[in-house]
Amino acid sequence: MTVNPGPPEGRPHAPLVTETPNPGPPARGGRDAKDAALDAARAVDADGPLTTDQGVRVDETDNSLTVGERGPTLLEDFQLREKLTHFDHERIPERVVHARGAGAYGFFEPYESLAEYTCADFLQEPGRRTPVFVRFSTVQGPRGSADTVRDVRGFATKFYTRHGNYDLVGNNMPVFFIQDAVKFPDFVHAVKMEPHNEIPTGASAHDTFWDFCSLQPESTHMLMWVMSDRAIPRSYRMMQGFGVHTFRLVNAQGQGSFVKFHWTPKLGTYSQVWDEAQITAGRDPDFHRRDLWAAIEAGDFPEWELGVQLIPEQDEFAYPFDLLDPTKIVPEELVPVRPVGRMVLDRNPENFFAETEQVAFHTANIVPGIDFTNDPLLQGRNFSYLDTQLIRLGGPNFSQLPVNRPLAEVRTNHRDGYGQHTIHSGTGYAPNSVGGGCPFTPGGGRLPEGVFEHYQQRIDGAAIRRRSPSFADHYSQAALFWRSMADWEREHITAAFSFELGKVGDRAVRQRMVANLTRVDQSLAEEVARRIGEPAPQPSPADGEANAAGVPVSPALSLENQRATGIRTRKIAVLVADGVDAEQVQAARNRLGAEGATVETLAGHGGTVSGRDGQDVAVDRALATTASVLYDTLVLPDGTVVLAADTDAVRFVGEALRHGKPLAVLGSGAALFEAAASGRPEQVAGVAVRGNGQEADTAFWDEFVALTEQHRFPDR
Ligand code: HDD
Repeated sequence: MTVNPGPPEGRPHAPLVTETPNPGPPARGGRDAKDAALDAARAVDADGPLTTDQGVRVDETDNSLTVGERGPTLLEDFQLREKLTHFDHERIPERVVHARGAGAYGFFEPYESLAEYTCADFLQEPGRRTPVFVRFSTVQGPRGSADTVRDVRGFATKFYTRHGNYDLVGNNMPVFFIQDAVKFPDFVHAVKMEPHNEIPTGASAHDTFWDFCSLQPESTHMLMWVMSDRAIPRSYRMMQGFGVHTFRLVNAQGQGSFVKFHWTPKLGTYSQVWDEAQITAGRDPDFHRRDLWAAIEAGDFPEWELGVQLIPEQDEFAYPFDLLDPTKIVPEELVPVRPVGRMVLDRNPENFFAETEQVAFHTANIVPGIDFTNDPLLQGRNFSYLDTQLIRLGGPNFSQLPVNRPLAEVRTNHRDGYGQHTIHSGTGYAPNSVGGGCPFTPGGGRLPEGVFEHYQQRIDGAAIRRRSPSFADHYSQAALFWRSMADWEREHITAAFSFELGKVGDRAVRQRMVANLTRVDQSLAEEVARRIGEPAPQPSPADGEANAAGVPVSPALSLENQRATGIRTRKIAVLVADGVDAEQVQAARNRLGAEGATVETLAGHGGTVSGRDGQDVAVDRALATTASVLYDTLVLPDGTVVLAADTDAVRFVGEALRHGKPLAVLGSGAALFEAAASGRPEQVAGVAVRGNGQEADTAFWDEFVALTEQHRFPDR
């Protein structure tokens, strides 16, 4: 059991330390004894006697203190009162946005030194690891909402660097809905559940969202992303992340470069399809959270590559868009993404509330070597995040919470406040002489390494409330996105707009939005109008904006070009029944398992089924407890004819087919396929087939692995 150390011996009121002992985040493995203060925070572990908050041991916790066996409860029952009081105060306000999330610890390590561009300590030395905590999230839904809704995903990373905490608070899309932070409350009020009935949960398919967006055309580029499959990722482990804004790197000589940050998942970027995402929301609302957790527990540590787009300061005005405009990307074809390091998530939190819920990100948490730009969205964020933690975490001392504590030493003159965990000694003001002038600042002149120095930017101008004319083009990059999509992606985007606008009751909103879409692509606008039953929109006057995208197409934007090789961590279902060819099942386990996939056998019941030659085949899950949407691919082995009459199995296969998933069909497994597909497996794209009597040889499994690697056959 962890012993509460209490006040240091002989000094009941004044410990020696001036500040928190800064244990930083829990070390990998989470049980590193050197972190004594963290051990204390890690609570009294469970293997010991039950006590009150005061450490008084409790005789039992099942009955209140009453007068006799049937009498009233006594006010003096301090155990009952303390227990209920604590319980009554267990909830804290959820995040205004990004309330639903999941997090994990890991590390970041650079491939090379970036000293030429930045003095950021964690980017200096190849291979030197900096601990991180990452929280992924949805935006619209409350804490209990489903994971697989159509939404932007948050991708927030806290680097516990030796020179202080650096937070890169990004999303899985590289642009945003609005250009100026002053519009953020408007945008959030519009997208959140409607105020009168608190509907819909975790969805943007409602009037107020589209009302706002149709009137705020700067949202159009982001809408293209949100209506694309990027908004329904397969997994947190399989999505890109972006810092969105243009930031600044600053080197030891004080020279700045503009930078855009990119996270690229090693597993490739993959998405669900819309029908699948909706079914998943019911079958497993915790799909993404579970997936991240399970992968880390299994040792399949998710990994991302950090890439930077570096833009010399003299090129600030070299592009037909403004680098300060967060509704614009810098196309990779103009400025390539340079891989600079990797991040691995290798440890799950021990306590969701203490870590994932209490982690507090803040765009203004930057370290020497990184600085802001004047992006007006970023500037407002730099106020909002600290402000929101004050209400959410109940006061100004939240950075003392274990998950938020820097590894770097903290020595401030801040004092007191709710939740103060530090027993300060010393003065708490500067300048002072009685404390020997401590804590001290280095003063003028050349600053020692690790001291934050603001980038020296010349600023000159009148105070005005006016959007820069360089932010005025709202459509050219939306059109670039559309042009860069594969046909199937365009179809999914068209379907998504039609679904969302089809749910809007106000026809003026629908028509206004369709009219905006004509500025992106006339055929898109016309098709959406047709599907939602609105009149065909007039073509927009050609306004020359199409040239302002920077490039005619950007292949990097298409999911077609974001796949990875291999099938590591893909989930593969093998449907089995009495009479199944057990050797094939074993071959599937061996071969696909060797490729790093997770293979599970499913049957009408749990336990075992008996194989064709009498041997038992273990069943991992009963069909009733799972669903096709929870798997990436299916194997229908020989000897499973009976499943063709099992409605659960037929639905399972039919759904997988509809969702474009690869299948392996062997021998009489074709019966189930045909019951679900009304066609022969040979006629369907993405299906590896071996007929009756044909061997499931290496070539067959090679073919199936290659299909699985493709992930989807959307044109099926
Ligand atoms: Fe934000 C949370 C990302 C614009 C105000 N935001 C939040 C989180 C992410 C983002 C990932 C969740 C962090 C976590 O896991 O705890 N936000 C973005 C991105 C934006 C953006 C990529 C645009 C580029 N946000 C934005 C603006 C404002 C906010 C313009 C306000 C002016 N965001 C907040 C917030 C939240 C937040 C209300 C809610 C909880 C929190 O901060 O800690 O302050």
